[in-house]
Amino acid sequence: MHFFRLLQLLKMHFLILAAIVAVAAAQQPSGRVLEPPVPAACAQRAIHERFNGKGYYYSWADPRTAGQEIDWLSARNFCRQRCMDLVSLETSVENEFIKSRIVQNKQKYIWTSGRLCDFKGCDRPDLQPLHINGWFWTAELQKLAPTNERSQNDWSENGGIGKPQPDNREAIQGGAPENCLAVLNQFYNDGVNWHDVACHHKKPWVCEENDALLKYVRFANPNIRV
Ligand SMILES: [Ca+2]
Ligand SMILES: [Ca+2]
Repeated sequence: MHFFRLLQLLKMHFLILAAIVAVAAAQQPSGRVLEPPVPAACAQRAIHERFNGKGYYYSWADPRTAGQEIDWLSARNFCRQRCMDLVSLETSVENEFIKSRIVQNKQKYIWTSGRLCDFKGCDRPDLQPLHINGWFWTAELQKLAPTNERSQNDWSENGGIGKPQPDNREAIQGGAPENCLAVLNQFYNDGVNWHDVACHHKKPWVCEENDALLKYVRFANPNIRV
């Protein structure tokens, strides 16, 4: 599959600034914030599998978290404390790898780091209109391909109201906006692929090692093997 080819180009557009992440955290309705890494937790992080140089953690594979489902921000913070973050599916190879694990391990769905830019600072021209150009991998601060370039991403063609994703269904039906990206496994008999889902929903999660957090913790704690 070639659907992420353009992402190489998009990498040059990196423009989502770190500041946006801070704003995003501050904007959580609950008032909760994005948590910093914990050096000891980074050093002891569990890695269930390595792929292309990155370690991955599957919540269902750890006896301490098996069966747990948590909301999107809680999942990010669980990962970040361990110098990881929710998984970012920047390439088709990585996307297929994670999807195969979801199927093999019979998970109904997982959280990824995908997020719609929907807070202060998201009025930048290059992000407009948001429902097409406003999605990004928060863990890597990298934009997704526009949602209407269907061959360049893995959005499902179906959902709860019979529309291609992202459809913001819950908001349309009077609920919360669907601003977070989950991979769903045949939830609507639609294959294994991407859905916009309201961030308060609780799901199992996949963490991916985060180079920036690892670098930061190693630099600040030269005496700890991280
Ligand atoms: Ca990744
Ligand atoms: Ca949806």
